[in-house]
Amino acid sequence: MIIDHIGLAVSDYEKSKEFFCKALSPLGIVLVTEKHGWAGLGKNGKPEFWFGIHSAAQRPLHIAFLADSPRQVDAFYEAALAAGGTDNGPPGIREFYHPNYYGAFVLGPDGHNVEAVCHEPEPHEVAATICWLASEDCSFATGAVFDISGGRATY
Ligand SMILES: N[C@@H](CCC(=O)N[C@@H](CS)C(=O)NCC(=O)O)C(=O)O
Repeated sequence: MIIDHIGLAVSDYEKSKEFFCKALSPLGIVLVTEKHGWAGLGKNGKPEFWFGIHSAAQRPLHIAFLADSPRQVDAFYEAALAAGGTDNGPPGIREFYHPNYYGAFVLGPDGHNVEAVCHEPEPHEVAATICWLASEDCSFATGAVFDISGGRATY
């Protein structure tokens, strides 16, 4: 992560707290602390995402949270919509960013564009079969693992 923490202004603290806590819980991100009218959310006890009441006008921000898997992106999207967010792009690959960019976008309170993104390729089940060949006196042996999940063999 290149950013230590980020803070954004919201107009209704309680509404934003409910939205972000529900929307981000599938990603393992929870409310860590509340200080001086600001809520800090994060993982492993480190608040990295903050919001609080601020009077200055601010255009909507875009913020993307890292997901461990495409399924987590799906869960974020469902949770964020159920928490009152507005669809801004359903879960799916965005090839124009890169071939494995799997993201979902939801507008939260105040119109902030909240995203969950996974950069890892879709995990696939590895169905393998192992073949061993040995000479009769076992002086020579060789083995091969065939990945048959995608009709491909890996040697
Ligand atoms: N509805 C679009 C949303 C894409 C989006 O919001 N992308 C981010 C960058 S990852 C952004 O801020 N784009 C610029 C913009 O929307 O003005 C989708 O589903 O792909």
